[in-house]
Amino acid sequence: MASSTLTVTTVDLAQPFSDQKPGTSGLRKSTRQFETPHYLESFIEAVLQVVPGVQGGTLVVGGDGRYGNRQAIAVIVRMAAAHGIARVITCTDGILSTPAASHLIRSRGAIGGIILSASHNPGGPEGDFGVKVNGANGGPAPESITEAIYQATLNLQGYRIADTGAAWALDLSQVGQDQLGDLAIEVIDGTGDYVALMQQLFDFEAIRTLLRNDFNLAFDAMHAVTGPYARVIFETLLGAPAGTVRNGTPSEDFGGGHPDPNLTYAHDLAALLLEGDAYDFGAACDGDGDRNMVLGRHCFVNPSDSLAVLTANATVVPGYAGGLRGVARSMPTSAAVDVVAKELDIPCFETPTGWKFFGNLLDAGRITLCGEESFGTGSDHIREKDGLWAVLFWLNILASRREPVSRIMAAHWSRFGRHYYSRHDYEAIASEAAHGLYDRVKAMQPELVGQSFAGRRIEVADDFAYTDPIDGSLTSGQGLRLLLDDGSRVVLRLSGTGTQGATLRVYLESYVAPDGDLDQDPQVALADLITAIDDLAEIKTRTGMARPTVIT
Ligand code: VG1
Ligand code: CO
Repeated sequence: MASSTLTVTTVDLAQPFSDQKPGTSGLRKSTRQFETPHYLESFIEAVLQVVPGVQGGTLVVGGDGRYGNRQAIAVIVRMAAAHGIARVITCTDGILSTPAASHLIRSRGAIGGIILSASHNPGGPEGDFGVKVNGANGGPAPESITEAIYQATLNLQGYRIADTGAAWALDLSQVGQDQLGDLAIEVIDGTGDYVALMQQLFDFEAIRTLLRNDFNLAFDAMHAVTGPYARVIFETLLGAPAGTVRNGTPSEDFGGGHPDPNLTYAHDLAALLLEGDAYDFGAACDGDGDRNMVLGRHCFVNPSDSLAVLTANATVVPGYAGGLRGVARSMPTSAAVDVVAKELDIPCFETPTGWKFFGNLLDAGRITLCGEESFGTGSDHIREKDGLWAVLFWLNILASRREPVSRIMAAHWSRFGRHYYSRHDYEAIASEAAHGLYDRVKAMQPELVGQSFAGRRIEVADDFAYTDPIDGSLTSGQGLRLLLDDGSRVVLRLSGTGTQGATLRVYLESYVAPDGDLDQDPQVALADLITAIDDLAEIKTRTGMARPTVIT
């Protein structure tokens, strides 16, 4: 229904919001906070003021299906119309995974995208909501843009929105085209383009053969966005039996759970693989589909090791048969991939936490694969981490090597050595306690160099800073590192994605060479580091927590 005249209303804000500073990945707050009148609109106004190319540009909009997703899409469409955007591409039911959004932005030449997701945080009226902002390269907006957006929110007097009247509703129930003033609204099926990209990269025929031959796969979509994608990929195209995809229908509150694919929140899947014998491979993705957890029978693959294995085996995958230009990992991710990169004689970069720091390296063609310890792995096929891509990568390797996951891991360690690794998260601790603990260790750092720690010597004690090799920008304050003389290390960071109090992350890592003991439980192998950091940072006493909330 075309209407050429559009009434635009300017809504005045009595006072700007002071808390719309994006964190590690977008703006995340409680759903309640987002329901404050004008709260979402304020942030979107700032985005539309800051992001280049709005006049006449194309914008991709979708989300992970959580409570508030559809209403937010309708608001963004009305605001896009008021700001001169020419075309909004959105999806049926508003369902668009973060990696699929990244691909759409790139393939459709959009100025960027807005993804409604608080990722792995719970959803629903009592949960969290979030807004991720991506740029024209398909990746998370860099710090220069997110900071400008934040500054814009602090000075905002009001916002502009199309006055559509009460009768107007955005129809997301089917594929189609609509018009709001001069704005074209295109509703597509969000899975199609993404699935086609996966078919270009991976050997679907080989994976289909694997799945046909007594190889049982379990995939847990955690009631979140990957369900519809996974059904098409695993059950329709790859011929896995119906039911392979568990919890495959997106729900507004993710079935009441945390859509966070780790051993704590995806415990049903973990138990299926680690305790039972019925499955050969298990995987799960998070709320917005950018994270992955992979498991073999009786074998959990930690994400840092996963990145190393994908790097070492990349050339069996058609999309990477020509080899890798380089790799990158976030600072807290273990150095398992570094060792592989060295052997392959390719560059390996160490960046701060958050996918936005990989963007320049990917754009400049310096790296092909990259990853984070937080269940994030991806490549230059898009500019986001990509959960289903990682699962398909593993399946392609398994189809080619015809060995169980546990044997692939054992072979990897006996070739490259093993980086025992664990992350201990202390969630929702009082903000003051967390900052007190963190600032105290930071203040102690200059005196720590040369001291003994868990039977080793502290060689470096610093706060990680990064100079981007492409644009020279400096990012500091990215985590407190204690680097020990035998290559082990402990890192402390405060999360930038939580919404309740503060979350302290303790990253522990220790390397054992190929001729060492490769078969220990990581918690045992790291026990002395765990005790030493607790003593030094007074974690238990200061947080009041006897143990971490989540151990990975
Ligand atoms: C966490 C992870 C980080 C990841 C970020 C976004 O951030 O540690 O590696 O990039 O979440 O992931 P933090 O600041 O809480 O440690 V996602 O799946 O929300 O986009
Ligand atoms: Co996510």
